This record gives sequence, C-alpha cells and structure tokens, in this order.
Amino acid sequence: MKNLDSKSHVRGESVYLDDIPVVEGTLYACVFDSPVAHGKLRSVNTDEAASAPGVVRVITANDLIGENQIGGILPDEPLLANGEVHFCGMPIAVVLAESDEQARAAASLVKAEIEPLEAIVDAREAFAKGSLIAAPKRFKLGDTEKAFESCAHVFEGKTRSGGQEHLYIETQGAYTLPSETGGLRVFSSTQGPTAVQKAVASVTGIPMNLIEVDVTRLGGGFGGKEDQANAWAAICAVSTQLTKRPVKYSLHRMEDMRMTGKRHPYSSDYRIGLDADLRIVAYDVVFYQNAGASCDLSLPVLERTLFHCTNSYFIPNVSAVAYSCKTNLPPNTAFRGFGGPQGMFVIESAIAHAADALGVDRDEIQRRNLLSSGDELPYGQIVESEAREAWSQADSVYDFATLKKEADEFNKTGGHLKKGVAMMPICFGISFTKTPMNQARSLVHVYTDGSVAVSTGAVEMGQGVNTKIAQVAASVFGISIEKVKVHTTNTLRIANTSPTAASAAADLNGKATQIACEKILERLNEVAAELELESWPPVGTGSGGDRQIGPPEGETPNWVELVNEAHLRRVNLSEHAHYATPGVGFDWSVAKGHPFAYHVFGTAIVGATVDCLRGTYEFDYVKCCHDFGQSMNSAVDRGQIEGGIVQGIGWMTIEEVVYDSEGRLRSNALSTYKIPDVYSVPDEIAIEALETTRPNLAVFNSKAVGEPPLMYGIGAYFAIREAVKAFDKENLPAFDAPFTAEKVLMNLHRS
Ligand code: MTE
Ligand code: LUZ
Ligand code: MOS
Repeated sequence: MKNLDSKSHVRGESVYLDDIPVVEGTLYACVFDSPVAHGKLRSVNTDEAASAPGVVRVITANDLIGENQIGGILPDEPLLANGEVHFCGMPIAVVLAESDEQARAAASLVKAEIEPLEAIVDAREAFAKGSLIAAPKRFKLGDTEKAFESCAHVFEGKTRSGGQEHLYIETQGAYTLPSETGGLRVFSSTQGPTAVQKAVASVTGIPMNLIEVDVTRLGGGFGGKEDQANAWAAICAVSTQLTKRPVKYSLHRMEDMRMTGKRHPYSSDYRIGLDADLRIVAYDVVFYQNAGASCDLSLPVLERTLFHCTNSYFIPNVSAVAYSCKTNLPPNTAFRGFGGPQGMFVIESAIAHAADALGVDRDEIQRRNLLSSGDELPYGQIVESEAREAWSQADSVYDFATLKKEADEFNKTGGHLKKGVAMMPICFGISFTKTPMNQARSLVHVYTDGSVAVSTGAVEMGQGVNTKIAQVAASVFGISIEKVKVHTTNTLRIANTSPTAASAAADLNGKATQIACEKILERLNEVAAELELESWPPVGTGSGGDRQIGPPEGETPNWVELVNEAHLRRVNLSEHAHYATPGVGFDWSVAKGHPFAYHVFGTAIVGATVDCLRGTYEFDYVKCCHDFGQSMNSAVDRGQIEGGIVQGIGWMTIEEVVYDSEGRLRSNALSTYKIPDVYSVPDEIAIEALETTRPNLAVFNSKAVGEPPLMYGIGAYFAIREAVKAFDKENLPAFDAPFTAEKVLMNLHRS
C-alpha cells in the first residue's frame, strides 16, 4: 500500500499553495520587517515605497480594522509592530503591488526610525533579568531532597541544546480572495486551518462563519506551521479586506528563515543520584527555555519538556522546574517532538555523566532503569511500558555487545578514525497534553456511483495521513482504495479542528472516519437485510493494514447496486462523525493526571565514525526496534521513522542556528545552515517492528509514528561523544548540542 500522493509528487502534479492558479486582479504582498531586535518604533515612513512602480497600497498597524493581535495562547503577539519592535524580522509594514518583484523591491524602500533598546538573546540572561513568558511549571514525584541523602553517587552539571530551523521544502504562505457578503476564502500552508481562521477573524473583525480556510497539502510543516502560518494568512486577509482584491504572499526562503521561529533552544541544570546498583534514585532538573519575543506555543512546549524529562526510565524521586524565558528572538514554536527531545537530552546527558564518572558503560545505567508497566511517571500516569521489550528485542536482533566490541577492536588499531556506539531508548506520550484538543471530526459521503468522498480535520504534510484515512474508509466499506478520495481540509466542511500535530492526526481523524463509515455501513446493511442479501462487506474484505482490500470483481451483492438501492429507499448515504479520545485528562493545579492515551517506545543503536584530525564524522548505522503497534501502512511508517531519525541527527549534529549578540540571524540561508543531505545520512537504517498487541486507543491498533523516531537522533550525539572519548579518554566534552564538526575538533584537541 503506497502513499496515495506518490504518483502526483513524482509527476510534479501535486498542488501546493504556490501552484494555485491566481485570479485576475491578484496583488502580491511583501513584508518590511524590523532590522533591530528590540527598540522603540518612533516612526514608519512608507511614502517612497507607496510611490514605487506597481505599488497599490502600504499597510501598517494603524490600518487594521480588527485587533492587532494573533497570539493563540497569550495575547502578546501583535501582527504588525506598533510602538515597539521585539525581534529582528518582526513585521512592520506590508507592501501590496501588482507583481511579486515589485512588492519586494518596494518593501526595501520602507523606512523605520527605531531607537534601539537592550536586546536579550540568551535564556539564562532573560531569567536573571526576570523576563519570563509566564510562571514556571513544576513536576514532583517522591522526595528528592531526602532521596539524594541516601544516594551512593550524585552528579550535577549543565547542558545546552540548540534551536532547529524547520526547513519545510514549501515556505510559509497564503492566498486570500474576497467572497460575497464581506467574507474571505483563505488558502494557507498551515497545519492548523482553525488557528488560521481565528487569527484572520481577530485581525479583520470578520466572524469565523464567513472565513473559509482551505488546505490541500503542505510541502512539510514539522510543527513550524502549527501556529506560525497564522501571521501570513492574517497579513493577506487584512490586505484583501482593505483593497477588496485577492492577495498572495509566498515567502522567499531567506524571509522565512529570518521572520519565523524555530525549535526552542534550552539550557538546563541537572543533578542525578544513583544507588550502589546503578539505579537512578533521584533526579533534579531545571529547564531554561528560550521562548523568543512572545508566547506562541512556548508554554505547551515547555510542559512537554517536563512530561518527557525522565524519557524511558523509572525514577522514583523527581523534581523538575521549567522556565519559559522571554528574549528578543523570533517567537520559537512547535518542532517535531514539541519540547520532548529537549527534556530527553538532559537525562541522557546526566546518565552519560554518571557513567563517565563511575567508569561504567552508559548503556548499563540505561538498561537497569528502563520503565516497567505499572511504574508511575512524574506526572502521575501509570505507564503501560514496552521499554524493556523494545530494548531486549533490539539487543537480540542487533547484538549490542558485538557492535560495541567491533568498535573497540577498530579503535585499538589506532589511526585517526575512532568509532563510537550509543544506545537510545525512547518513550513518547501520544495525545495533546491539553485535553480538549483531543477531538476530531470526519464527513463522509457515498455517491451513487459507489465512490466515496472523505473530509477530516487532518492536514496532509507528507506524513501520509490522507493515505491512512483513505485506508480506513476503504477498509470499513470493504471497497478498493481507488474508490475513496480524501479531500482538502476545509473549515466549512469540518469545523473547530485541532491542528495536525502531536502525531495524533491519523489516530483522531482516522477514528472519526471509522465511526462515520460504520454508521453508513450499518444503514446499508439494513437495506441488504430487506433485500435478503448477505451483509456487506463480503467475507475476506474489510481488514486494515497493508492487505489489499476490496471485494472480488463481479461479486454480488455489488457495492454500487447496494448503494443505489439504499438511495432509492431514501437512506442517508452521508455521515458527519465525532471522536474524542476517552480517558485522558490532566490537572495542572496538582500537576498530576493521565494526559496520554498511550506511549510509543523503542530503542535505537547508533554507530558513528569520527575523523579525529578533522573533527568530521559519519554515521555507520542506526538500528532500531520500534513500537508500531500494528502498522496500518508499513511503507508510510518506515518513511516516517527514517525521516525522523535523520531530522533528529541533524538537530544534534550539524544544524546550528546562530544569532549574534544583537539578535540577528547569522545562519540565514542554506549556505550557512546545513541540514543532513544524501551524503550525511547514516549508511544503514535498520528498522525492526516491536509489534505489540496491547489495545491502545489508536486506529486499528496501530500507533502514532510521526514524532517519536526523531528522538533516536539523540543517540547520534552520544555516539560521537564515545568516539571522542576513545581518542582521548581524559577528554570529556561538555553536553552542548549540536555537536558540530567544529565543536568536535575543538574538543578533541583541547588538552
Ligand atoms: N512528515 C513529513 N513528511 N512532513 C512533516 O511535516 N511533520 C511531523 C510528522 N511527520 C511531518 C512529518 C510532525 S511534527 C508531526 S506532529 C506529525 O508528522 C503530524 O502528522 P500525524 O499526526 O499524521 O503523524
Ligand atoms: N501541539 C500541541 C503539540 O498543541 N500540544 C501538544 O501536546 C503537542 N504535542 C506534540 C506536538 N505538538
Ligand atoms: Mo508536530 S511538532 O506536533 O507539528
């Protein structure tokens, strides 16, 4: 079962925002953004820009009819700067012109008089100055103070992990058209059509029922379009409202890199206590998150850092505090893993620290502390764990001891190449941690020719969710997948959607689709019974997974005949169904609850070779045993795992977001920001399925797969570190990611 989009992708026929045919009269927008990270905006002079060739209008904050506010969680984010600028790249004015080139040329003619104020770019500095987005969040399990007293070994230290540019292939953008009665049609490259609808309603003052947001697919989102697609849609919407003309804005790569937020950098303090048997007894951790200039999704990201601060380990005494620090960087945002990876990097570092100090292998400590079913997580949920199963299956398939021995043997032969091997277990909670977001709807129509149209709240962004949803419909109806079309995500067909995020889109929207199809099927079977036909679907069809679905050709009763009989009998062939994940909830007043429907587990082993003359490295392999549940589509899921691993390795190794002390992005293009390419991906990625049969609340007993594999990439950091230690065992690099070749080189030859 292939990804249904693969054919049109390969032929170049898939439609993205910039492929939508433009309507006559369309204007092109371009933003003039702040060149200063923090300052008083004394004046904006748009005269020269307004009289440039092709320019129709220039818009500033004063022109907005609705509110100058797009903050989704806290109302702290103006659409256009007014009185103050908070980060380099903050939109100040919007130039509208007859062509894209004219708009860009004119935007550079806008003049702003800005009186610079002190810029904060570092999270700890913001913390020291009391610059916080909100009050800190805390998790507490057991009693760390008492527990540390009884520990045989206690270690403490600091870690840092860097930002990450989403680098979706399709940049941010929107296209808005006026519709009658003062409404708007909005095409947006967004993971959250409803979030766009709300932002547009806020800045235009137009009610949500007059705003239609439509999304065909994205050329990648990775979290970067969960919230941050809103600004561009809002800018186009305001422009359409003021000019009564269609307006399009498709950002250039460097505009996108400069103006949008990224993964949150973190700086953290840890203290870890172990007993004589290497059991982790106590863990104390403080996280400083660099939120950027406004909240965006920083608070739920911060919360997920806490949720994953003990990764896949059971620790009976935990105290975790997290600060969201307000700085003068573009607001940082969701990125695959949503704060989880940042939390996991710290506990993995603490374990590495303990292993170094005690002279034991890191994996010895990891293995002894893996979660078991029935263990309590720091937030009160009792875990149903597959951590130990995943670890032992990975060990038995890949043989950790032999892989480590091979590296040791290699390292003994001397030379400037050294190999390092690292284990990386993962545990990732599935569900939005904000419980009300765990709901979805699906609209299913069966037409009289037997074809089926499905609409849901899920957005296709390359992760294959439309394929999985089509599989659900084909499977319940027992018809071939060619008869099913999953249509665009549209706020008039499906309302009040949660963003496609938290890896839960297929779970939530797939379940809603399953319910809708089952209801229609029930009515069809009443008709079949009246006709004294066997019930539909015929035996042998209608299963999920990779199996070919669809009844044998020419079989009676025939699907089309049954559908037509139903229609003649005036039976409803459409259904709009709702699904809400049962059993989830969280109470922040005590910071305890059962936020996740289930967890995804897995273990990877990562092998690296470091060139100790140059500091460069290659990854020999990533071999993992991953918990798929029962995969609905193994091609799609394997693609997600490979992509996640490579993206995680990029974050930990070569991707380095650099802002200077004035808050200007230095890594502002693909020449200065490197992501893994075909030469730098691991030579081998091996994926073994840990097929669990435990019922898990996901669709057809599959498990969510989108984000968890990214965290295998953390193993890459520690594999490099092992190789550096093999070169010079006195040399213990600081826990400071990404481990770029420059940093490796400096570490190798420090002494
Ligand atoms: N895969 C591709 N190809 N492109 C993407 O943008 N986003 C990731 C993941 N995999 C992404 C992707 C992120 S951040 C999430 S939350 C999930 O897909 C969302 O989709 P799902 O809920 O259907 O898994
Ligand atoms: N988005 C969100 C997410 O709003 N809440 C979440 O819990 C979450 N988790 C992962 C990714 N995106
Ligand atoms: Mo993914 S970070 O939940 O969009």
